[in-house]
Formats: sequence, C-alpha cells, structure tokens
Amino acid sequence: MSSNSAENLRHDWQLDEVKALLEQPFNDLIFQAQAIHRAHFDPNEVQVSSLLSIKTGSCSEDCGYCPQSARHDSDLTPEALMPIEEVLKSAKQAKDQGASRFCMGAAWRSPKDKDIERVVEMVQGVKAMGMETCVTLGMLTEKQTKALKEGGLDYYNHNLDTSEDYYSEVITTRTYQDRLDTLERVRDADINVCCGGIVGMGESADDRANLLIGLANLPKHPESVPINMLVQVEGTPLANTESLDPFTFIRMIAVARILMPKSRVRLSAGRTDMSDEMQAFCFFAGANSIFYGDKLLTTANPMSNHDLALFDRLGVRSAGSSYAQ
Ligand code: SAM
Ligand code: DTB
Ligand code: SF4
Repeated sequence: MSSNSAENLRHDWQLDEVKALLEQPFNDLIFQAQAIHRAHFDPNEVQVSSLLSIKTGSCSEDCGYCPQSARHDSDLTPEALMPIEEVLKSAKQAKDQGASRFCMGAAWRSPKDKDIERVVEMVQGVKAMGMETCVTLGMLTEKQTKALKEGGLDYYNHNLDTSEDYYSEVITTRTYQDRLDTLERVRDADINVCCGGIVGMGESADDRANLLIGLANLPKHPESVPINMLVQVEGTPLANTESLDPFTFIRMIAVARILMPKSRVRLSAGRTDMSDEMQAFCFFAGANSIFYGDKLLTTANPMSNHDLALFDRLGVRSAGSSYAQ
C-alpha cells in the first residue's frame, strides 16, 4: 500500500475498492464515513466560504455545464474584471455575514500576467480584512503561481470535474492532463489545493468512482474537495440531463470523506435543489464546508439567513480553521 507514512493517507485507491465502498448498504457507508469524520474533525463545525465572480462570461472554453462559455446560449450578461474597490466591498459584506474564506472566480481559460497583478491586489486586500483567500482563474503558468503565492494566496480552486474517461464528453478545449499540470504547479508553489468535481452530468457509476480516485490518488490530497451537483442552466449542453438520485450524491460525499479523511469536503453547487434534510445528511456523511451567500458565481445559492437557520436547527457552528491537523 503506498501511503504518506507521516499521515498514513492512501494514494493508491483502485476502482473495485471504491465501487465497493460506494455500493455497500447505505447505513454501513454512512456509519463508516461518520466514524472517520469524527476521528479528524469536530462533527458540529462547518467551514463557510463566499464566492464572487470577478470576471463573468465570454469564456473561450466549451465546458458543457458552464453558463459562462461564449459557445453556449445562456442568458448571461458578460462583465469585465471588476474594480478592486467593488471586490473589497463584496468581501467585507461576506465577512460581516460570517464567511471565513472569500473565493474569487474568473471566467478565463488562463489569465494574462497583467490580470494576475490585479488579482494579487485583490488577494492582498481581502487578506488584510482577516479572511482566507481563494481564487479560481483557469490554467496557470509557473510564474503566475509564484506571483499568487508571493501575494499571500491561501487556496487555488481547480477542479478535475469528472473522470478522465468521461472528461472529453464534457470539455474538448483543454485536457484532463492540462488540469493535472496546473494542479502540480499550484502544489509546487505551496498554495493549498481546492480540487473536486461535478456529479449529475450523465456520467456512469464508474466515472463517479474514478473522479474520487483521481482526487484521492493525487500526490497529496487536496486540502479542500468541492463536490458539486450540476446546476442545470438553460442554454448549456447539459441542461435537461437526468437528475441524480439524492442518495447517490450523499454516497459520493461519504466516500470522499473516507478516501480523504483530513480534507474539508465541501457540499458545493446545487444546494438550492436540495432539501434541508438532504443537506443535513451530507453533513452527517462527512461534508464540513459550504458555499455561503445568496449567489454562487452566476447562479443562485440558498439565502444566508436560511443557512444560518439550518445551522441553528442542527446545532452546527461555523468553523474557522480549514484542514485537520
Ligand atoms: N474558468 C475557471 C476554470 O474553469 O477553472 C474558473 C471558474 S469555473 C466556473 C470553476 C468551476 O465551477 C468549474 O471547474 C466547475 O467545476 C464549476 N461549475 C461551473 N459551472 C457549474 C455548474 N453549472 N454546476 C456545477 N458546477 C459548476
Ligand atoms: C466549485 O467547485 N464550485 C464553485 C467554485 N468551485 C468556483 C462554482 C460553482 C458554479 C456554479 C455555477 C455558477 O454559479 O455559475
Ligand atoms: Fe470557462 Fe471555467 Fe466556465 Fe469552463 S468552467 S467555460 S473555463 S468559466
């Protein structure tokens, strides 16, 4: 078994093992995931991140799920890179509402070096407010990752999105290997990695297992693992995809927790279509992070007061720290 001996975390998961975990009786799976969760985290703490789209739409890429692609006919108004003052105003609001991390997303295939200079200023401004920072800007060069690290960036979000096999059904304008290359550069620059995927895109059960394997078998587990349920947006190729059984989604969360015991598993996009009970089940299965605030990047998220009420009903507290020690 190959493992990181200091932490005893595995990076050699095989398809048959992960499928067996995913397919075992639900109660056995949830019990196992909750036991692992409790060994590493306070089970009543959930970390909250707020999202802001700092550059919206007109993206050259063809990601089948994404309303921001210029190739799809979604009802979206493109917006250029936001002025720093507006970004900081939004970050301040997020902080006042209780977010501990501020994530800024840009609809780029890859940023220009000039864009990075402006994003670094945003990162510095948000950090000065006492919040953790995360950005998701597409593919990066080594020079750009270094500039972001020197600017004080805490996390970089770059998702695998799906299995390597299903990838080309969803995106043709850049490869799975391109993503691995960017993730490696981010890791080498010593920036925390936020990397997950999307389910409900018409993928098979093997693809879902292979997405989890792709994440867990990275050289180091991502510190943050967002599991998104596809938000179906009119005009995108994946609109009208058959919806996933909610239990399949909960099983994905549970197995992410089992494979990556020390990572923050984030119950990410798609919460507006989930009942409170389903979200509570996701927390029980090991999710301990959410996107918080009325908007994701371009689509709706549950209202903050609804989330606060849910936390209150569940006795859940908002957590400050990010990674299990
Ligand atoms: N353009 C950059 C990139 O693709 O890396 C950064 C922004 S992109 C919107 C960030 C991630 O949002 C995608 O990798 C995808 O996982 C997620 N995402 C986008 N649209 C989504 C949707 N409709 N439903 C669920 N997740 C979505
Ligand atoms: C991630 O895994 N999910 C977030 C974040 N990383 C950037 C994005 C979700 C986007 C959902 C569709 C939208 O609002 O545009
Ligand atoms: Fe562009 Fe990112 Fe959307 Fe793909 S996911 S179309 S790269 S904004």
